[in-house]
Amino acid sequence: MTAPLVGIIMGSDSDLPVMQPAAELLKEFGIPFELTVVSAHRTPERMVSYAKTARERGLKVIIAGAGGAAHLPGMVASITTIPVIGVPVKSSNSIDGWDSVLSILQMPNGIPVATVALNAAKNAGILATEILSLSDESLASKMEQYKTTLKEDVLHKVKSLQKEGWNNLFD
Ligand code: RP5
Repeated sequence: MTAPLVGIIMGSDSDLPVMQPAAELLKEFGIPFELTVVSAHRTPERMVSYAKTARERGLKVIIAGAGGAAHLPGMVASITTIPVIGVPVKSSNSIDGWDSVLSILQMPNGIPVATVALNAAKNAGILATEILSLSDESLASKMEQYKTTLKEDVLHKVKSLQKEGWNNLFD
């Protein structure tokens, strides 16, 4: 089995539906990853040991998602020196999502967490892939192709809009 390059962790299994798109994106790009639950508040020792051993286990990036008082990404970033991408989750204990966003985003100088938008785990997967693509030409060209497809999708919609007119598009 190939050793994982990306670690996807989340504060609870209730975060999984939000975090799954990160895993799907990495799978699409053929990047080996691991996915597990690590709770900053309920399993603090597990969080410390996960973060402490991340680099020696070969992980290059950690994607960490949490909601509400979302301490997991920041605490993991405080322990490891590999990049941490934070996914704020709008969870059952989140007031409106802002608590999750700000808990992950507003890190002190020295301990950055690359924070994506609320529930934007797919973007976390893309960012992790881009980081890995810095030292992997084949990943870089796959990412180039991925972005070209995004562009072509929009241009296709532009053409449809021109052809069909705005009032016929949604019939
Ligand atoms: C956070 O609390 C987790 O990351 C999750 O978003 C939220 C709720 O967790 P559960 O009560 O559903 O386990 O720590």
